[in-house]
Amino acid sequence: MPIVSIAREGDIAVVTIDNPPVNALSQALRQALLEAAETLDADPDVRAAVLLCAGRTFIAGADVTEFGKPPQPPHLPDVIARIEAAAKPWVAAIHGSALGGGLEVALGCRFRVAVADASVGLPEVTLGIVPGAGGTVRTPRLAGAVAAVELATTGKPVRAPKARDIGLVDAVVGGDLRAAAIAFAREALGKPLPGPASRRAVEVPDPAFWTGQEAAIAKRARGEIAPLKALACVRHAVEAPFDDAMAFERETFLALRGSAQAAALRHVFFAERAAPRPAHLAGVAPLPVRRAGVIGGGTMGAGIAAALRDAGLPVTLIERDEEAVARGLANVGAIFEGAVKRGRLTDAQAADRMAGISGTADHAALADVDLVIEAVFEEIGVKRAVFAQLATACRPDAVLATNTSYLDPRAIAVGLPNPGRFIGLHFFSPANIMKLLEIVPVPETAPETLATGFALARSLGKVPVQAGICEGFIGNRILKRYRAGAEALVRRGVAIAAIDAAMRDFGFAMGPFEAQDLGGLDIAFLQREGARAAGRDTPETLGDILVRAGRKGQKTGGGWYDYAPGERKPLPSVTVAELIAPAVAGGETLPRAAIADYLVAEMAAEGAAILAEGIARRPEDIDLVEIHGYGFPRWRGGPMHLRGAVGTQR
Ligand code: T1G
Ligand code: NAD
Repeated sequence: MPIVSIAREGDIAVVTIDNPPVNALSQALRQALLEAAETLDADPDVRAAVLLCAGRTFIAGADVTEFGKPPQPPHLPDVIARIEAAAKPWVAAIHGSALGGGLEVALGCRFRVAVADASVGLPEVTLGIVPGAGGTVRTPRLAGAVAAVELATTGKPVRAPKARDIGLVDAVVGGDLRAAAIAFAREALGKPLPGPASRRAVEVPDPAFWTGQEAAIAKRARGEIAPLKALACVRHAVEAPFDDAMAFERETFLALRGSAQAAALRHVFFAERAAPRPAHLAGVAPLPVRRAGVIGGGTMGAGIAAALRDAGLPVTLIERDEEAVARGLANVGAIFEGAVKRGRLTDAQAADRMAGISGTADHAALADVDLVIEAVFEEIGVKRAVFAQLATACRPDAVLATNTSYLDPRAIAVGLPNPGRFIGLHFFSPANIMKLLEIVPVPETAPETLATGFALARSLGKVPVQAGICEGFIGNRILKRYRAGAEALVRRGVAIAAIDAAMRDFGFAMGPFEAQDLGGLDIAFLQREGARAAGRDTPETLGDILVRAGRKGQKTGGGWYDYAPGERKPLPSVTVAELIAPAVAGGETLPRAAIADYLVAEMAAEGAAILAEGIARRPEDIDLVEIHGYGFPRWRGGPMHLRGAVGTQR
């Protein structure tokens, strides 16, 4: 099928785009749309046009694979201007998503109709750019400045009914979209035509609106350039003539297109899309997962159960005894109550989630589950006993997964009658929120079991990364190197608070020491003590000194910092300085950029070792682990991208 085809329904022309997979606006498509506009204007029998897309979605935007190259004509703003100037009105018929350039093309049409579950948006800022074809200029003229600011600076799409309410869509239609759009076009021809978006007036908010928005964006998207630039474009759009605003937007778009943040965000965009379907599993069918079991209703078990329920899977939660079952179910209920409080769930949705989870201490309830995820104490004896029970309680074809952080999954799988069904699924806390899922096969893990892990990640909306077996897999191993690097700087005399400030400046929500105080220093301490007990070479750390002095973090009133009672504000601690003084050999100060540079280089060096050992399959995977598991700022791209370890940008 040609990339653009034209059919006739009487005096209505139906222009259909067919550019799989998402009808992205490639150079060929832009050219074909331009030619279609010329053809229709030259046809006296055509009174209006409907613009439709084949496949699963309307135009999903500019073709991001062209971004790394010089822009090729015809440029999108010109194509849209030609459609907008068409002698006959065009009606955009939207299904799926009309995003970025896709929405911009629709805004150049005289009308827009959409099916109810369609969405429209300007996600450009999520790629480190701003709309480059009138998105920030036509949107305020149709939907007003406030809605335009929300759409352009957050990148979040809105559903068709909301789009209609704000004026971006003229009608939400049911039934067959093609027929409904043709009927809409026919009806529109019987009435006076509204002016094109470019010619509509727009209300101008007062200056205080813009300064308020600037402050809100600088807080919400700290360190990111594009959202503030998008705000400036919308402001220009409402305060300057249309053509000036279009020129300002295009100039801003072209400047950002080649920026480091845009390259980083494109890198993450493509890494995320490749992650759920790894090439080495192409053609391997996952096992169906219709019912799941979770063993352990503590911090992780409850979060995992909630994540499974969020994906609509019925869950059987197993605990040690009825009292622990009740605690576990209460832990899951608390997660959903929190979601209701934050407006993420309605009461009914939370109730439905809880209705789909049953708790028991009786393993017989696992007889028909397709997958079980173990999240019991981090003790090899406890885990082995649990899996021995699972081996008999579950079907032989059920997938048995461990959520262990530091134990060797091979040691847990020892003795299992069917190790081909065993796998590590390492969730991150809180498991219903954090997107990262490290998938850790053992040598016996069957390909279909591995494929089931990836399919489960997709259904849970997680970002899966396959990891080989080593201490800490990928993420916790790099975390250990990051923390060791931070302590090395302290030993050189660099102030703890300066290191945290440097990493917050870099884009982390908090620095390495603040984060340890929040999570607790004792978790890593116990892990080190375990390694020592197992005879593994584990040098003394500064953190060990603090834990041995009873300083485990905020939960004990102090760790790397002191905290006033009931307060969470970190205060540099004289006690800490005294405790670690014998290990501090210098009085070095470093600029914040140098601190961040050094610590990111340490992460990347560990990443390079992880790649060399085959623990990670791709450098992009390491970046996804850091971004989705440890809060590495997405607009930096990740340690491997930053250190140039990833191939050329697509
Ligand atoms: N360009 C090229 N390829 C794209 C693409 C795009 N915009 N969007 C998706 N793909 C590919 C993706 O790599 C994958 O390829 C396949 O399509 C399915 O994607 C001028 C400058 C549309 C909601 O940011 O949000 O317009 O791996 O797995 O889950 O002002 O893709 O199969 O080979 O994500 O159903 C703005 C980005 C661009 C939209 C569909 N547009 N895409 O989600 O499928 S900038 C975006 C998405 C712009 C203008 C500016 C999602 C989706 P492969 P998928 P999905
Ligand atoms: P937790 O102590 O909060 O919960 C463990 C639960 O397991 C408890 O509720 C306990 O009653 C239950 N349990 C113990 N033995 C059991 C048995 N025989 N049968 C059924 N239930 C049993 O621990 P957690 O923080 O949830 O960690 C659980 C696992 O997840 C550990 O392996 C840990 O390494 C891993 N993990 C933890 C985190 C984290 O941040 N906490 C992150 C990733 C992975």
